[in-house]
Amino acid sequence: MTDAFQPQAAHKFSFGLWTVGNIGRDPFGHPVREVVSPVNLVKLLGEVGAWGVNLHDNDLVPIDATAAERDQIVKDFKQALNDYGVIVPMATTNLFSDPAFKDGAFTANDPQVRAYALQKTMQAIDLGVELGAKIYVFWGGREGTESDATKNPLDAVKRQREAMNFLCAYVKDQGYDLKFALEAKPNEPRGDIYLPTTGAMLGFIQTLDDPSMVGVNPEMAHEHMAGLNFLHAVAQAWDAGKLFHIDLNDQNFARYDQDFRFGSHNLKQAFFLVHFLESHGYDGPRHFDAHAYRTEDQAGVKAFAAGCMRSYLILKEKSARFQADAEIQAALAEVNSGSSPVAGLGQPYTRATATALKAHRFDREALGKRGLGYERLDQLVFDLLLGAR
Ligand code: GCO
Ligand code: MN
Ligand code: MN
Repeated sequence: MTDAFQPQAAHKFSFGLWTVGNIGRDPFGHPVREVVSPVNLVKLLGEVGAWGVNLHDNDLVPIDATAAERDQIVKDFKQALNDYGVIVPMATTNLFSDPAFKDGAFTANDPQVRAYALQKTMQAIDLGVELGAKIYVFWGGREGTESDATKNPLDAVKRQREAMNFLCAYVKDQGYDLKFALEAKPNEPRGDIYLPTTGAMLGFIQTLDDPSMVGVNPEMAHEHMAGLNFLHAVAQAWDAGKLFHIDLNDQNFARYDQDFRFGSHNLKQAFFLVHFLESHGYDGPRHFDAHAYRTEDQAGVKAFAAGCMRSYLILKEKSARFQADAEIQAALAEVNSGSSPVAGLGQPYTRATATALKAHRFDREALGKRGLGYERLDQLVFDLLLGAR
């Protein structure tokens, strides 16, 4: 398809090796696709026009590889990045697949496991930096519990803080140019996960030794799994200057982590998200943390990856139309201006303003009776999205 919706490097579209490399295993069924090597996944991403590839340490280097094997694998991978014009913007650690992490990593009760998690993360940070990553994501995976009889939640949060402080100090000590982005996910794969939402992560960051080097990596499906509004979480992260990275995908509300193609399910949520990112100048990677339906072969994987980017770009174009649509803009201005201005509102506190405000007589009944026109505005957006205007 050649049209205005072709991905370019400037769009900063990225995919994880684990996304286009997903073999379709689920709790009920065996893999439906062959394993594709990291080198061939980079080739695929180059072919569909992606800008970046992200990875967990063990997506590239097997957990039991020797030092010599590691070096050869990394060399071949770098060659592929070069050959296919793809970069590594983000890296992360797999702290959830190996049975050693069955009770979590940084929050595990066994100090041996906690120490091993730190060692593995330092090595994975070295790998990420060697490949050029500027952002390091922490998705806890199994940082949780099935029963609160087994772990004190206060210990869990302290252990997480200790780990993050240690790793921040490691990065500085090495002189790495790297920022951390914490990714929340509610209650999967453990019964209950600590710090389960982006909002919880934002609160936690402020308790670290150096909050400035740590932001968030919100994921659309993760907030939707919990029935929450993803855009609101993203806006709060943006307001705090903490939107370092973003995981885009889609899914039905209140279900398991479905990881569907971006834009495939909640059209309006996807639109308002793209509109937010584009109109506020978000300049970070747009990472699609999703995978092809289990029904797909390799051609379907390509269609999935191309579809994520295409849908984003179509929604980006709709966002520009939304900005340029005189009727929508007039309706927006109208709904935001309210019935009449109030002197002093939105200004810093002064005693005079407070006194005037306390004395002001409001027509409460008129305020309650006034129709706000939101139906019309929302329908205009619907018409715009579905091509009826
Ligand atoms: C998931 C998560 C992961 C993380 C990845 C990078 O639900 O499995 O979204 O895909 O994003 O581990 O940290
Ligand atoms: Mn996820
Ligand atoms: Mn994710």
